[in-house]
Amino acid sequence: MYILLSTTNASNFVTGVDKAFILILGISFAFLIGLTFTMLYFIYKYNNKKNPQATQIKGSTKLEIIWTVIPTILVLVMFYYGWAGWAPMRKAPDDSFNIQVTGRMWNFTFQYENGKKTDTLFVPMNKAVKLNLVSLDVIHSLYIPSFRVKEDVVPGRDKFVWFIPQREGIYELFCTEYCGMNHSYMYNWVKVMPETDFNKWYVDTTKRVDVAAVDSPTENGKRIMKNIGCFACHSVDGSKLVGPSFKGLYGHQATVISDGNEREFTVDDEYIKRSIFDPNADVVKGFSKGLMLSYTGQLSEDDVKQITEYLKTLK
Ligand code: HEC
Ligand SMILES: [Cu+2]
Repeated sequence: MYILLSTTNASNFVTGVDKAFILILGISFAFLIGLTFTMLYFIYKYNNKKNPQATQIKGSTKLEIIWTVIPTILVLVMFYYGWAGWAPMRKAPDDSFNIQVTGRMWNFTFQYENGKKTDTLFVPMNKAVKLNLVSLDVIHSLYIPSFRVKEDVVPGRDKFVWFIPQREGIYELFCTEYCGMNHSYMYNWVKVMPETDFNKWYVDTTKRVDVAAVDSPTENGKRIMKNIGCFACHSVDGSKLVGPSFKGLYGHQATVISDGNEREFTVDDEYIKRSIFDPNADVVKGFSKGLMLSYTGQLSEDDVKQITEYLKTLK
C-alpha cells in the first residue's frame, strides 16, 4: 500500500514530540545500563568469598546530595522538553481551517464548513487545520500517530486538536480509547493534499459523501457496511449477534432453510447477493426469519460486489 511509513515532519509537532520522547528514552536506557552494570559489579565485589565480613556504612552527605541533585536536574530537563513540545498544541492559530469531527459508536465522520461530509479526513498541506471534536455517546479518542496528535473526544466538552500537515500522503487515524465492542472499526485515513488540489476538491460539492482516500474494493466494502449498519447485527470475529458472524462465511458449507426445506451448499457471490436483496429466501439454520430486511434500493449491485470482496477477506 502507498501509506507513508516514514513520518519525518509529517506535521509541525513531530520534532517537538520526538525530541522529548527520545530524550526520555535515552535517559531511561542510560539508567538501565548503568544500574545493571553496578549490580553485576557489586555481586562480584561483595560476594561471600571476596568480602566475608559485611561492613556497616552510616550515611554519606556527599552521596545524598549527588542522588538528589542529578535526578532533579534530569527530571527538570525532561519536563522542559515535554512542555516545549506540548504547549504549542494548546493554542490553535485564529485563521485555522476548521473541521468538525464527530465520533460515535463506531465511526468517525468529518464535516467541513461548506457542508461536505466525509469518512476520510481531507486536509490541505502547509495550512493550520483545527479539528473540533464532538462525541455523540461515550468517550472516544482521536489519534493520528504520524502527526503526533492525540486527544480525547468527550461528550459535552469542547475539545480540539490542531496541526499543520507538512507532507503530502495518506496517514492512519483511529480511536484510541476502548469504546465498546466494535471499537476497532473506528479506523480511518487522513489524506494530505497540496493546497490547490485541496481547494479544487473542497469546492466540488457534487460528490458530497464518502470520498475515499484508499480506493480498494475491500476497503470500500467495509466502509459501505459500516455506514449502512450491517455490523449492528453481524460480527467479524466469530461471535453470534442478531445474525451469524461474517467470519469464515465465504466459501464455507452453509445450512439454510428455504421454503421449509433444509439444504446445504457452499457460500458464493450469488448467495451473498441473495442474502442482501432477499434475506428471507434462505434463512440460516438457527436464526430467525424476518429480522434482516432487504437492502433493495439502498445498495447497488456494485456495492454488493465490494461487500463480497470484503467478506472474502474475513477468513
Ligand atoms: C437487523 C439485523 C440485521 C442487519 C442490520 C443485517 N443483517 Fe444480515 N442477517 C441477519 C439475520 C438474523 C440473518 C440470519 C437469518 C437469515 O439468513 O435471514 C442474516 C443473514 C445474513 C447473511 C447470510 C449469512 C450466512 O451465514 O449464511 C448475509 C450474507 C448477511 N446477512 C449480510 C448482511 C449485510 C451485508 C448487511 C448490511 C447491508 C446485513 N446483513 C444487515 C440480521 C441482520
Ligand atoms: Cu471510539
